[in-house]
Amino acid sequence: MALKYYFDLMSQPSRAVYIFLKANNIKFEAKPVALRKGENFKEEFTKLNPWQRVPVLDDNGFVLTESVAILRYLTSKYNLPEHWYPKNDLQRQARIEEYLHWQHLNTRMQAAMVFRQKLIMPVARQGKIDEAKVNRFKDQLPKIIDQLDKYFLKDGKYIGGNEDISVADLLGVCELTQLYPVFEEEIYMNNKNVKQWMERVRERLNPHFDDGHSITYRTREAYKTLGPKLGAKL
Ligand SMILES: N[C@@H](CCC(=O)N[C@@H](CS)C(=O)NCC(=O)O)C(=O)O
Repeated sequence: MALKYYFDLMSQPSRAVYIFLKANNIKFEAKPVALRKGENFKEEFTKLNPWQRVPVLDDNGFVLTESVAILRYLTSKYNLPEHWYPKNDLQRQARIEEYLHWQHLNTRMQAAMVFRQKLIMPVARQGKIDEAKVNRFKDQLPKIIDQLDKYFLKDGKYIGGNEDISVADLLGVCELTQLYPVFEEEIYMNNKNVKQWMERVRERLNPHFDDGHSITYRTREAYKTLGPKLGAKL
C-alpha cells in the first residue's frame, strides 16, 4: 500500500487526519507513533520528520508534515467532494482558510495547553497540577468559544456558513475534544451553538469520529479515578 500514515490518536491533528482518511474511505497503512513512549524521538521517525511531531503522511516516498497541508493534499489527490475544501469557490475557500490560520493561536494553542498542563506536566511534579498555568490558558477559552459562535458559526451549520462539513470543522472539533479527558468540556457545552456544531460534526462523521476518539474516551474514564497521576501511567 502506497500511503503510510504516522499518528497518535491522543494528538488532535492526528485524530483529524485519521478520521478524514476513514470517512473518505482512503486506504492507508497505519503507523502508530506512541508519543507517551517518546517514539517520536527515535532515529527512524526523526529521519522522516526532523520536528519529531505527528501527524506525518508518506505517499510512496513523498513525506508531508502539518495536518492542514496533509488534508489539502489528500483532498486534491483523491478529488474529494468540494465541501471538504472548496476549490471552485474562492470566497468559500477563503472562509475556511481564515479559520485554518486563526486556529493556531486560538482553539489549538489554548485547548492543547490546558490538556498539557493537566495531564502531561504533572508527570514531573508527582501528579500535582500548576493551577495558575492551567488557568492562564483556560481563561482564554470562553473568549475563543464566543468567537467561534459569533464569527465562524454565525450563519450556517458549519464554519464559514457552509451547509456541509469542511476540513476546518474537523480540525476545530478535534481540538476542542482534547478538553474532554480532563473534564473541561463545560467550556463549550455551555454554548448552545458550539455544542450543537460539535455534535453535528460527530454525527456527520460517525462511526469514524468515535473510532478516532476511542483513546480520548478511555482516557477520560481513567482520569476520573487517577486524575493528574494518570500521566505517569500512560
Ligand atoms: N502544526 C502541527 C502540529 C503537530 C503537533 O504539534 N503534534 C504534537 C501532538 S498534537 C506532537 O507530535 N508533539 C510531540 C512532542 O511535542 O514531543 C500539525 O497541525 O500537524
